[in-house]
Amino acid sequence: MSEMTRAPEKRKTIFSGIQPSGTLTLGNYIGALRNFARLQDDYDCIFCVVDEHAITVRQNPADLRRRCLELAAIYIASGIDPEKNLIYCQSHVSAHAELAWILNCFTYMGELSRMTQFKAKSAAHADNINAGLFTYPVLMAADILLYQTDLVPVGVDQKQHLELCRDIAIRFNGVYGDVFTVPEGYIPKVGAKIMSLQDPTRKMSKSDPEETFISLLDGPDTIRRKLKRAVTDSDASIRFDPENKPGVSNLLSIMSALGAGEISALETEFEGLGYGELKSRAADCVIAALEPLQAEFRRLIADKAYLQGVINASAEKAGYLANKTLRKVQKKVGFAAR
Ligand code: AQP
Repeated sequence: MSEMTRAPEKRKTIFSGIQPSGTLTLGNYIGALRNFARLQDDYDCIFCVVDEHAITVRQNPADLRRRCLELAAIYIASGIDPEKNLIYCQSHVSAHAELAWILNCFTYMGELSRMTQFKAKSAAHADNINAGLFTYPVLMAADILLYQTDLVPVGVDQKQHLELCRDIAIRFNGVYGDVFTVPEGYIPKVGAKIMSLQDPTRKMSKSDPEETFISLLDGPDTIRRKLKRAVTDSDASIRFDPENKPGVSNLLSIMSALGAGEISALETEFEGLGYGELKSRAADCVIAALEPLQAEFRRLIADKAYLQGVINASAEKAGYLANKTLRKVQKKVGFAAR
């Protein structure tokens, strides 16, 4: 076939979701969000506000509702073009929950019991170890598989869930033929796991106490204060050694991920300097990286009607795509024709 007659190659699909379970952190930004805008020219991208995942932990309804729209605004403020990509709420496309139910029947208790996030969240919310928390990875698998996703950009903390999603897809395909595309992960090389500022052996999380994370909406003074108080160590040398110097290494990772240079170059630059200088330079980097996003966020959040329009239109398109897969799955497992 000549170049002229060859059919245009179908673009690959990317799906990614973020929970509106708090204000997004620098970890969510570096590990996931900031990579999204770079991918939109080469892939068909679907960005979901995963509100159904968020209620696996108790949420205040008014806060959750507000955060859903805020997250849509943050997606757009980070450079995602809502004209070219889908930005919508998970609960607006019922196929997510419907496919999750079917996939629950193809997932084993043993597999779910091994999930690190389930263990961590059960320990953190011992008074509410609900079945949704347990089957969270199955809903995540449904999110991804509904759209025949090729690539899933996530931080390293979601790698285990993604592996399970692949196992479920392969298992289902093994029984019924090639129903699902088996997705690949897309994990950044630097900054795939940003750690808590107060306990740098744990990942930075938006539902942890305020001083442990930098929120994407924190102003310059707050960012400086939080970084100034970040836990380091008593040995004053600035070098990258996550095992023995997790706090200092975390600050170097943050700076490098935000474009301050390779980690080895930063180590040389900071030779002979103290932690005060490191923290102050880290704050400069974070403030500069977040300023444009924050300005755009403020502009967008003032126009609720626009944001509502974006999520409504996207949900309609997502629903169409998702239902195509869902109908196929329902037919394969033997549900009656309608
Ligand atoms: N600390 C992190 N470093 C790098 N990437 C991270 N991600 C989360 N924390 C870090 C990535 O952000 C995306 C969205 O995450 P999510 O909201 O769906 O769920 P999560 O991983 O459980 O994030 P949080 O902030 O820890 O939320 P809560 O506190 O509600 O559990 C994912 O791609 C994730 O890898």
